[in-house]
Amino acid sequence: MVKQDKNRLADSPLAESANASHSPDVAVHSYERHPGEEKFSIVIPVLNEIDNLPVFIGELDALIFGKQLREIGEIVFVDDGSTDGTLDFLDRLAADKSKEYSVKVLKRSTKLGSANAELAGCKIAAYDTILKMDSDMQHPIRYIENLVRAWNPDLDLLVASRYLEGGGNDWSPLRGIISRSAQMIARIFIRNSGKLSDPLSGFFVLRKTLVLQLLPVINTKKLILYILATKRDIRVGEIPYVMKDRLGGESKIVDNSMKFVQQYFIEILTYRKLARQIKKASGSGRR
Ligand SMILES: Nc1nc2c(ncn2[C@@H]2O[C@H](COP(=O)(O)OP(=O)(O)OP(=O)(O)O)[C@@H](O)[C@H]2O)c(=O)[nH]1
Ligand SMILES: [Mg+2]
Repeated sequence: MVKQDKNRLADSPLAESANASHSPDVAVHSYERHPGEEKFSIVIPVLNEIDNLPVFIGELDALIFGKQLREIGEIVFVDDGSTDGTLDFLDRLAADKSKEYSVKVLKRSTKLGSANAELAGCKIAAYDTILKMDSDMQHPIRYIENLVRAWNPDLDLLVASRYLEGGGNDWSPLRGIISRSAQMIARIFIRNSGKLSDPLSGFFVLRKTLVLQLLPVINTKKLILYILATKRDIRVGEIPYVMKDRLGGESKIVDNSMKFVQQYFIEILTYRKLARQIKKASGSGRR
């Protein structure tokens, strides 16, 4: 199921599949794709994820082999100083030439935040179409196929949403309330976030051109909000997915303090300020 801007959907090749009722596990074959025609770079921020990465790669390889998903051309990992063996694992992966895809590892020495890492990864990606996801198995591997199949040339951003029919998450009620509140705040302050049922998703496909001009920001987490704030006429679509709890390792976002609330407000205001600067610099204000 693909939810897309209604006006566009009517004439889009996605219209038929969008109206059909699919379970989220069923691949969406929405238009004729010639194998190898359009490749994707998967961009993944990583920080101490050795408990998850071997499972991630094992499942990804099984998906690519099982579904003949030849569109995955590259994986770009951006690491900010992992100390748990993540870097050794990624070095071995990059040296393994038997894979269907190539692997880039960007090694940085300082923790600059996941959005900063994602932006850096997008900028060095080999392909113009980028699939961004996390490395802790919260974004189940099987949905990569759904995103790849549902992507089409009429979109700038295709988001895997927890809040479409067929989507969901494994969260505690408290975390659910925090997430819903964060969404409401995003809708108030961030342009375009109302176009999506899940404007805080970390699992999406985007066009590289959306992020090329964005300046890096330190200690922010939601690249999607940065994009939604800065790109005026963005064409968006959504598919449902069920988010899982992280498989292993530790969360870098949730701790026992409420500091992340304050950081979230700062993040939103930073994106708004940057969006205004971009608008001013572009003269006409149309982006
Ligand atoms: N390179 C880099 N990656 C990071 C940084 N912070 C988090 N990450 C990665 O970004 C992804 C998301 O971080 P998480 O800690 O899982 O944040 P979250 O998914 O919002 O929170 P949980 O639901 O608690 O897991 C994971 O793949 C992390 O390894 C960072 O500062 N630098
Ligand atoms: Mg996580």
